[in-house]
Amino acid sequence: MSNNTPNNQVPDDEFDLSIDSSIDLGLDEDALQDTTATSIAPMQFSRSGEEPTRDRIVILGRTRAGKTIYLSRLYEQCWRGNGAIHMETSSGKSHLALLNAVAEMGEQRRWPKATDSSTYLDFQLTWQGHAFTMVSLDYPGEVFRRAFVEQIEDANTAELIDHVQRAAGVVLLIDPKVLSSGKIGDAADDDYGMVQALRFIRGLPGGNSVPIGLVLTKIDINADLIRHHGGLRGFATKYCNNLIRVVPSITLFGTCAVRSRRDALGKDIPDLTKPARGLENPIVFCLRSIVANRTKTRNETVKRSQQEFIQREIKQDEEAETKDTHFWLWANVVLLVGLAVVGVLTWLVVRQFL
Ligand SMILES: Nc1nc2c(ncn2[C@@H]2O[C@H](COP(=O)(O)OP(=O)(O)OP(=O)(O)O)[C@@H](O)[C@H]2O)c(=O)[nH]1
Ligand SMILES: [Mg+2]
Repeated sequence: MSNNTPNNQVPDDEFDLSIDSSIDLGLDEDALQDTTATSIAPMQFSRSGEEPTRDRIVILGRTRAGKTIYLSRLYEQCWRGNGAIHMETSSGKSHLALLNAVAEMGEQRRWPKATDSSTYLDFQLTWQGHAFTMVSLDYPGEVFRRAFVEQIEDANTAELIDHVQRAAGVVLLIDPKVLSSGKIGDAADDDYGMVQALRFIRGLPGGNSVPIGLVLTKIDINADLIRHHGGLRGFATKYCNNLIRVVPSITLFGTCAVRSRRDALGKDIPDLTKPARGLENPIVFCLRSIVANRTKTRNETVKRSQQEFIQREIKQDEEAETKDTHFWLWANVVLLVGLAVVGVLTWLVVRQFL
């Protein structure tokens, strides 16, 4: 691969991490047992004791991880395209905002501004004949740091925590460049902060079955870096080992939501003439697991109700049998008493004639 490529970008024909874009890291849990044996208590956020409804796929990422662009491009692709997933938001305002964000990148070659306040987005999602509602939160990445690194509880972090508690699936967005930059403060969000978030999720009731996808974003401009460390798996094993310790079954993806190129002034601008890569994969992964979890829960419920039905039948049979036994016992007693009375009366009558 050429080292002269401007902006560390990879020419089209070389940019094919797609074959590598969904790797289950599925490391051997036994091998990691020693390192995970010391259990560190998850962060304690105030929350109601009840198990919340798990109704959403949660996308988590530090500031500039690529959350807004990922969500808007994913939506645009799934709304317009004929891919595996179809998405439709219930709010016309959100629909326009998401499509406008993409149009602005395409027509005006402008990246969206950093998110300054949290916005909820509701989606109707269909995949392989299954319908889902998905709630997403596009939040300023700063809130992630305040919640999971600085552990500050305020209205914004409480909203994010509540959102995370409702996760049926989690997608972690990480910019590989930030993680490998060696800048302790920045990397702490993706390393320490993500570890706290994962522990928190795993520590919730039912949290162990929540699928977690780890997405390395912007693989168009980070392809060289990722290759240098041996591909997605090599990179993750080197820089995400703390996350893998907490969730050995974490599944790894690489995505490119919007390619970028240098303009005549050498400025980085979005380039929508080239396709996005791997956007749906992390969502399909979550959906597949959610469907499997639902099927498992449904089968368990059916099995439980069948067992309860059998138990009820056995109990009813036993009760009927006990009733029968009681009936015949009393019938025998009455019969014996009757015979005894007849015997006594007969004896009294016979005695009068003797
Ligand atoms: N080359 C490339 N750049 C990207 C991609 N996605 C995001 N970027 C760059 O990353 C920057 C941040 O992306 P956003 O989606 O705004 O990040 P965010 O996580 O929403 O950030 P906050 O709103 O600050 O929390 C963009 O301005 C782009 O420069 C991508 O797929 N490829
Ligand atoms: Mg944003």
